[in-house]
Amino acid sequence: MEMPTDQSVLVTGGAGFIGSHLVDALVADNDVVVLDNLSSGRREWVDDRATLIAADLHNAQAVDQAVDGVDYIFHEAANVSVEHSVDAPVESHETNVDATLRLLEHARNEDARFIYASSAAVYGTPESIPIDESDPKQPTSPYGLEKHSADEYCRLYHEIYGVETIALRYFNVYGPRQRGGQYSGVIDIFLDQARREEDLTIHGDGKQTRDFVHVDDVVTANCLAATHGVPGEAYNIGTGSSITIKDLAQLVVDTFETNSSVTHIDARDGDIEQSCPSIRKAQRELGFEPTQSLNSKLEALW
Ligand code: UD2
Repeated sequence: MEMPTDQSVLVTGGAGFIGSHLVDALVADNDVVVLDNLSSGRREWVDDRATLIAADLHNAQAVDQAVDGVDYIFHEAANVSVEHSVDAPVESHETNVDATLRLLEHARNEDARFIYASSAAVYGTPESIPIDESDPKQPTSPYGLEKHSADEYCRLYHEIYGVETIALRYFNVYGPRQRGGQYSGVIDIFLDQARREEDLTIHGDGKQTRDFVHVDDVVTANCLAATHGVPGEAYNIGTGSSITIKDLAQLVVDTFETNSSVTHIDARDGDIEQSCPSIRKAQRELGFEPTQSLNSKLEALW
């Protein structure tokens, strides 16, 4: 794969789950700066060869320092929890929209390519499956609306100012270093419950579907977006097939032969029902091909 080399790169959220894996892929051949407030990220996940600025996206001085002279900005820092956005919409908006807009301004000033971690949540309730990038956007949570706004700002910054933006609409990313307690992803939560032999908690009837894409594939998509893809465009990043949460819970119970069983609790506010992408645009324009399967990767995570 063609990778960025000898470039000056900023990874926001580079101490976190997805960002730190991206830094691992880029750091050998590029000059990498990480901006991260260490709220869910960890200092020890940041490769020693990268420069860590441990500060918040709202810290103007730190952001100025982080963006100085960069060629690429990979913007991974965010409030990633749909549930948290329902609990604290104003705070979530400030992080996910306001801070992203300010970073886009920096990309414009620095003439940097801006690769944005957008989300499947922009689609909300889809009218048809699989979901195509041009399908209606009907977010069901503040989080989805925030990601949609920032994703649209990326498009506009290309249209109006010519900034090279690419929005990658991640479906459900999982893998090592996904740790977030109450607000973590469902796979991390289910594995944790199975290890403790506690019941796996399904929100609602469990018929909601998700496409789980491994973090290694998401890193590949980001590297491809640095050198391929059409600026101003957005791409679905998933595997192209989805599973119900009920089946996921059963898969965890069966695979690890835990004494846990499955229990149903209240549905979550803002939860989306169907989530299954078409990834043909990413295949065609980025050359993206997911390589990791859920079954084999669950074993590795265990
Ligand atoms: C994930 C991402 C979000 C966004 C979105 C795109 C996380 C934390 N959030 O939101 O940033 O990219 O995907 O689609 O990765 N569930 C249970 N039991 C639990 C926990 C969750 O049943 O104990 C259900 C939950 O109600 C939902 C599904 O599992 O239907 C996935 O939940 P999630 O929090 O892992 O991710 P999601 O899709 O809300």
